[in-house]
Amino acid sequence: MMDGTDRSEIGPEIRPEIRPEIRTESKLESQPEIRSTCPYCGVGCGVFLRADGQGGISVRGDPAHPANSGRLCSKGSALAETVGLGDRLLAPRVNGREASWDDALQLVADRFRTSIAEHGPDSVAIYASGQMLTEDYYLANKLMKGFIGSANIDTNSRLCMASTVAGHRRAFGTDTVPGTYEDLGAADLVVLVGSNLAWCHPVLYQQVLAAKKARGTRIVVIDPRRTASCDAADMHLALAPGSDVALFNRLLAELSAGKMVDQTYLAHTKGFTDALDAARADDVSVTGLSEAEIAQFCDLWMQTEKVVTVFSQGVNQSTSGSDKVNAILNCHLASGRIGRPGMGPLSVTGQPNAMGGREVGGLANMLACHLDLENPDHRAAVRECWNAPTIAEAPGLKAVDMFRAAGDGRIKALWIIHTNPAVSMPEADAVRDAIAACPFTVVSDITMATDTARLADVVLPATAWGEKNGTVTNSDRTISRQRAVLPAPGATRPDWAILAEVGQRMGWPRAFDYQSPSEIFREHAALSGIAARLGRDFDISGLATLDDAGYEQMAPVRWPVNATRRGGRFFAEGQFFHADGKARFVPVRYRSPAAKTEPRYPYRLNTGRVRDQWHTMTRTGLSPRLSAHLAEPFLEVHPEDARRLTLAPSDLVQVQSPTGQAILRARITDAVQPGQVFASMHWTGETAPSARIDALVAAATDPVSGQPESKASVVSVRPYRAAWYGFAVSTARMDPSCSYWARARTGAGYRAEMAGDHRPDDWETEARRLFGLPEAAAVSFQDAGRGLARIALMQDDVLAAALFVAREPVAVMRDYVATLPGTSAPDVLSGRPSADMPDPGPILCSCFGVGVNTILRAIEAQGLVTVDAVGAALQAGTNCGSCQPEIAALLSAAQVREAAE
Ligand SMILES: Nc1nc2c(c(=O)[nH]1)N[C@H]1C(S)=C(S)[C@@H](COP(=O)(O)OP(=O)(O)OC[C@H]3O[C@@H](n4cnc5c(=O)[nH]c(N)nc54)[C@H](O)[C@@H]3O)O[C@H]1N2
Ligand SMILES: Nc1nc2c(c(=O)[nH]1)N[C@H]1C(S)=C(S)[C@@H](COP(=O)(O)OP(=O)(O)OC[C@H]3O[C@@H](n4cnc5c(=O)[nH]c(N)nc54)[C@H](O)[C@@H]3O)O[C@H]1N2
Ligand code: SF4
Ligand SMILES: [Mo]
Repeated sequence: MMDGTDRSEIGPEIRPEIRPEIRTESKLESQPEIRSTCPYCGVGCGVFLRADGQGGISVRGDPAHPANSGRLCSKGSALAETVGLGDRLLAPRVNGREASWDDALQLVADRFRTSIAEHGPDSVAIYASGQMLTEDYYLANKLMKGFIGSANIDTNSRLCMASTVAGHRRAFGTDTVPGTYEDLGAADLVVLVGSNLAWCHPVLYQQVLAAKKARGTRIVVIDPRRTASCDAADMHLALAPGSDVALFNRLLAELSAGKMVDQTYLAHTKGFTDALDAARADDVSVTGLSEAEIAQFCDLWMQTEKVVTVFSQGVNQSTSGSDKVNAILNCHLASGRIGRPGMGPLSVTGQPNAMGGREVGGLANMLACHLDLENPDHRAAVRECWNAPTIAEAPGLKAVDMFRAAGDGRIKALWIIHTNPAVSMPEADAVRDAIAACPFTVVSDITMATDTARLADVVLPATAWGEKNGTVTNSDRTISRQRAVLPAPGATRPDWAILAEVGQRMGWPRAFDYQSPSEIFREHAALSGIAARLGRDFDISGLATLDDAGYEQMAPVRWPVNATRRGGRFFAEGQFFHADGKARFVPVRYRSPAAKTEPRYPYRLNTGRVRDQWHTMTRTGLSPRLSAHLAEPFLEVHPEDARRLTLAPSDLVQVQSPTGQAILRARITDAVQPGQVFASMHWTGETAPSARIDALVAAATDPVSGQPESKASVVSVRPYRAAWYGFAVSTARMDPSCSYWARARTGAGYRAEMAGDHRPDDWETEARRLFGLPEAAAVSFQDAGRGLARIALMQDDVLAAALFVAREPVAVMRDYVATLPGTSAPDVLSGRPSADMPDPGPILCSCFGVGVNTILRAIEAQGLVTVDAVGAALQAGTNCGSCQPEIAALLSAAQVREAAE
């Protein structure tokens, strides 16, 4: 196992007789291959998993899965590197000590019951996650809304999909994605709005690229930032942050002016005139785009019937997120381009079961199966189906308000499941304080090594992906099974089983008496049939009679699934879910982001994701190859701003907002516009404590959806000049304690960037302390005058750890040095390979470990001009393809250089 621990440590029955690296093929072949689904993004790729019999697995794409046809991105391909038990939580913990399940569960049930008895049902809350399986999610919702009798259950989908949910419901009368993934392949124009599809939904991006190749599909990216998704784009509209409504309002006005409004389709809708009036009254100049760009975009959209508008967090995570969604939907409704092959709005979901969570009604303002919390008939139907003592009647607290209530004493018992809000919520420092202040906090997680779990009174060890069973629904309504391929380690239990136990112990033994996820799934499917009879669209009643064997074998299926219908698209012929069956145009007007730049905070902070990390890194951070792509938190700064700030490449910057501060590595790039900076959301107290970017993000929310504006805070930026800078590598985990550090996994152990304000007297002593190696033999070089130190600590003639220190950011070949721990490393202090060994540079292709320098050298030496040619020469980009946009960028940079020479 990559983390040095394997499942053999948890039970003698699977103790390996041979080490993993010398396992034989026949051993591999003897285990059955099991179909499952990737646990990361909402594409929902099918995988084949095979246990290696020693605690590890192998992973490949499932060629028969409709979402990916066998493809996987870098994250899916590296799943085998993330199932180790090194960081796993294997037993319940109460007040920092290991406890029995009996004690832990009884405590949770008692504290929740007491709080409800003394302060009412609204004094407790659950904060759940779009990564829970449908069965887990269903039970959490049932427990809270039907039995506790409060709607205080909200989820990280509030940070993610809430604006889309609100926009869909306003327009369609239901939260439904009209189209399917096939539309991407059938479209002639794909517009990516606030979506970095190349990095965040890489397998869908590959489908768009394939369409481009096959039929010349045009791609437009609408994003203030130039992203990897712009690489193949025919047009990139770098609009001003938050100005999407104005742009799509202009498009609506142009559709009308150009007589492109589908009058027949308008019969299925209401409110067009008002929406058009609002659109015409808006001022497109707020986008900062030129009239020529805008006209070109509108012409292209109008002239291309088969247009799919893909949208994601650049749309949702905004104080006008719901309006942005409706501005887009208005254009598709007006042109009748919806629900037909190759056309329609396509909201891509982030998490693997964001969609399933919406189906079970996991948000504080929803009921199960697309039923409405506000509707008494709907409430009665759900209550009856659940045979519940009560049913929540009013919406509960949405995420931001929920943590405020936890902080100010209104919430007295809080259960956080499968999410890490101390990192991922806006105003994260306040959220951290609120979790700490809440009288009783329970966290269900797979590891203790999270900022949130460390704050909890009770931590419950959940069974992880690869060890558990259930279903997830992806962005195009396809329900797929996740299946266990590994045994549940230690005392871990699946999330559904933990919820069911607590429900039983709280006093509802019958209602929460489940033996398996299939039982829960059947109940959910049956409830959807009731919802369908009440006129709702989410209907999987056709699956309500699946027996256990049928559930076990269930193939991916797109809903609806009932007696008369299976899958397909919605709304080609109208048939919306408002009472009159008509869609609604929503009149929307541009509103600027809530936070305004001002002299103290002159920069706009945009945040998002990187290619190879998943959120707070508790799983992808375990993979050396995923950690090689970007090993450190960074701030993208435009060169003009860098000049003004006197920033040099690889300087550190201090970023400050009204709510928090961070230290990050500057990446000077014209991918961002002047006055705007971009940071990723991934680093945490565990990996880089000074880089918790959500500490800086204001908790301003969309008035309709309650979704926070994660992409438009205001900050100041200044150079952070440390007294010393360090780079460290080691076989074992090190825990630095300086003002800036960032730690990442490597194949050989760990690497860390460091910087500090105080120079220790002796670096060798400091290195021994840092690495916990008081006895190791040291080879060192120190020059106090120049502030230089290089120390190698050897054990049994191999390098255990090395530290490089300088007054400036350390210049060593990091990707090379990171490979040295565990080897004899004779020339480690030089920090570079001997002359006959070329430096591969930072890893770009994580599947085959191909570095930037290797690619650049091959481009130059072999005159390569295409991504395919680079693949043929080096394999780079030929497995998952996630790095192809970056290879293309290297190729075009090389061509520009050549042209200039
Ligand atoms: N590698 C990786 N993939 C992931 C995830 C991950 O953690 N890592 N997480 C998954 C999850 S949960 C989600 S929700 C998705 C998110 O997927 P995306 O939404 O594609 O990802 P983000 O990087 O959050 O943001 C997308 C883009 O929005 C842009 N943006 C910012 N402000 C605006 C604006 O005002 N208008 C417009 N038009 N664009 C703007 C940003 O510059 C950014 O490039 O990714 C999923 N996939
Ligand atoms: N600044 C900024 N902030 C953002 C965003 C942004 O773009 N910018 N994006 C937002 C979005 S879209 C999202 S979706 C959120 C994501 O943010 P989070 O949901 O907080 O991030 P994750 O790291 O996915 O957290 C999942 C947690 O579940 C644990 N876990 C893993 N498997 C299991 C399991 O099987 N059972 C249980 N019980 N636990 C498990 C993991 O160890 C981890 O602690 O972040 C939001 N925050
Ligand atoms: S695109 Fe990548 S992360 Fe998303 S489901 Fe597929 S393999 Fe997993
Ligand atoms: Mo998300």
